[in-house]
Amino acid sequence: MKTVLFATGNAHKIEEANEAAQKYGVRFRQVKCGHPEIRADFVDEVAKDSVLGCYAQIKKPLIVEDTGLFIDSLNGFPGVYSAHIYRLLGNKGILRLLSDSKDRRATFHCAISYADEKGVKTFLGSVPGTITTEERGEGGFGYDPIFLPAGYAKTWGEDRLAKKNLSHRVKAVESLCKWLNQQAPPGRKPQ
Ligand code: ITT
Repeated sequence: MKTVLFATGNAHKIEEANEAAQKYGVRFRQVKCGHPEIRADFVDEVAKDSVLGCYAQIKKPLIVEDTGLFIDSLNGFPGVYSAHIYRLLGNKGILRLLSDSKDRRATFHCAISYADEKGVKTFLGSVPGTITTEERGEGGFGYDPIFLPAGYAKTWGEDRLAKKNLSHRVKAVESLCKWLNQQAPPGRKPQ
């Protein structure tokens, strides 16, 4: 099993990433890093900048993940501000912002950046869907109870299995793990 440090304050991310990485023989271990997030247009810029800042502090290979919920009718808001807006408005606040909106399309975008002495590599994952008209389900975290992935009848708050099988995070984690395994075949001691 290869262990990779994951700089995050969000334990849900570690749990979901570990579930997705298990079959690749990869395990993430949480580390805390005080690097402040930059303002940017998209999650990949935030993840790249953060991983470089955290690598400079921790000086060991590690990943940072940035995720955002981009709502079409709000021109991509809350996007890279998703964490701040969730704390400020919560799901009820997002539903209020969309109360008059017929266009409820939204996409979760996730970027995972990996840094080591060779530089930075970034992996992306996204899932399109719509925002419900009320919160549905107690599972998951963050915006899960108001996000209905395209082609599904249940939100990620109601159907954890659907999220586990195909989320923005799972897609990005799988790309990262495949790449990690190409760098050092399973069985070889991690750097
Ligand atoms: P970090 O320490 O890793 O930055 P964070 O929680 O601040 O943790 P982000 O900025 O990447 O992470 O996440 C933005 C917010 O979007 C996060 O606080 C959640 O409210 C929400 N979010 C992230 N991933 C989500 C997911 O898979 N499902 C639902 N909401 C999610």
